[in-house]
Amino acid sequence: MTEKKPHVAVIGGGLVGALNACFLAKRNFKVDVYERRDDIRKAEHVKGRSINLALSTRGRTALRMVGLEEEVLKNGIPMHARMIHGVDGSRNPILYGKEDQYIMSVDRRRLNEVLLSAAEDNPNVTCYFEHKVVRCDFTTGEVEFINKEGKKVQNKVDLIVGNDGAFSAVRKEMMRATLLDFQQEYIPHGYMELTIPPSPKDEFQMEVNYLHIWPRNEYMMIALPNLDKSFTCTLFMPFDIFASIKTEEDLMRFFRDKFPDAIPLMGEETLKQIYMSSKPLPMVSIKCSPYHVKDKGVIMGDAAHAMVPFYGQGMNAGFEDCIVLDEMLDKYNNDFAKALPAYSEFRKVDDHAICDLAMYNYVEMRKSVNSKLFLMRKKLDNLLFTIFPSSWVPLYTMVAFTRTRYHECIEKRKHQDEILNKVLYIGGVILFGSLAVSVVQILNQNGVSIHSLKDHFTQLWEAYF
Ligand code: FAD
Ligand code: EGO
Repeated sequence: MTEKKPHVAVIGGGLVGALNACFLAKRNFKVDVYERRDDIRKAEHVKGRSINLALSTRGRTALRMVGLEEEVLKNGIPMHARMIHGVDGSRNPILYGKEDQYIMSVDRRRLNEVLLSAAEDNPNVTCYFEHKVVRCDFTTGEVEFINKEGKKVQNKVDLIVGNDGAFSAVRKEMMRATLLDFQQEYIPHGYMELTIPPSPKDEFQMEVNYLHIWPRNEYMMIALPNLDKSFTCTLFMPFDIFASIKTEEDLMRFFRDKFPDAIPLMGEETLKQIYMSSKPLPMVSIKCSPYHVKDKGVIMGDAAHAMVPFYGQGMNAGFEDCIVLDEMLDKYNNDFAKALPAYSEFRKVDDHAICDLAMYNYVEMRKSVNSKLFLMRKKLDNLLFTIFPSSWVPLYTMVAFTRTRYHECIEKRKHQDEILNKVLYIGGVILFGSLAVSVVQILNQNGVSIHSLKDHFTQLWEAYF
């Protein structure tokens, strides 16, 4: 018996949609990718402002499964450690772990291009650009688009896969079709991308193989290296602070106060020019459940779980989603009616966990983390990891360098926190005890005996009562 090939519409040709198309193509489905924007491979290159992302183990594993890991790594820059910048201009590196534990700085656009081309290399994949989804029917599998001429076009498929980002149209349609819980939260911080260009000698202006971090509580800045020897900096701060920095003088005063070492690297004029011509962008955290409707629709990537970027895991989580769906389709022999609910049920806890972890980091980093505290906490984490390599894996290590399910990372961390609290408690008792002994010794050396001390306190006591 020859069955008809399943026909799948992937909505969104961003990072997750393009990768998902590669996964689904391997199953020999007929795959149509619909992307609202024009083909980024044709759009003009904007030099000097490449936007990059941190790719870690989960994302890399997914790329490996579709045979693209090497090609992507070739155009990436490894970051073996964070480099913590103090207000005084000091720089302190802290390793991520062993030699093979590093995250990769990759160019978002180049990655998207590689993924789209790889998807299209499959004869069973077709990409349609300038096609915006406006309607989905999860009973019939009909999808309606508006194309570049503003005309409505339709298609009828066996499965609609929503990979259309945080403001997903597919998700909106699912909310009309099923009992979908939905939760969205904007944070008071915005972000702005700035740049550190290559030096006049065309060299990197800072140590290249690092994730550069300027922790300043409420204000945070990071920088990731690019292949063209520039760094893309991301400045995170509350919208009202962005709004209060109105003039070039305000801006320079602010930078001299908080990020003085970055001024000569960015160049005063470039900094002013970019800041004055940019708007801070919002960050949103979105959780929903379930991720599917019957056997006809499923959402993945940011469409299912947008998160604040304080863990560098959004894309990685979306890529791991693709692995999980692939495994469920294997397990249930491409039976969508079984694979979709199983996917939704299995993955929900982990996607919710990474959204929580990202939000937790946001709260944690601005609550108390200046550069000294950042260094101390990471050093303590690394120290404990060296002493107890199997029982103390730092949370960041679990999240970035393993495929431990996100919800298990949280559980393990809770357990570690309990141990840490005990260690600190015992440490405190020992410290207090030894302090008391020292005090008595010092007093003894000065001719004060414990007995006379005792008499002294007894007299005091009696004087009062
Ligand atoms: P998107 O990349 O948003 O792609 C969605 C696609 O769908 C787009 O191409 C869009 O045009 C298209 N689309 C939308 N609506 C429609 C429609 N109606 N019809 C058809 N097509 C449509 N993640 C990391 O892993 N590491 C990092 O270091 C990192 N840094 C980040 C820094 C910042 C400042 C931010 C904001 C995010 C960061 N992320 C990072 C998260 C990462 O950018 C996202 O998780 C990732 O882009 C999600 O991919 P996606 O394909 O699901 O969504
Ligand atoms: C105390 C100290 C508590 C993204 C440090 C928590 C995130 C958090 C945004 C880094 C690295 C990739 C990132 C670390 C912590 C990307 C990341 C981290 C940022 C900001 C980021 C780390 C893009 C949290 N990974 N990370 O340990 O190096 O620690 F600083 Cl603002």
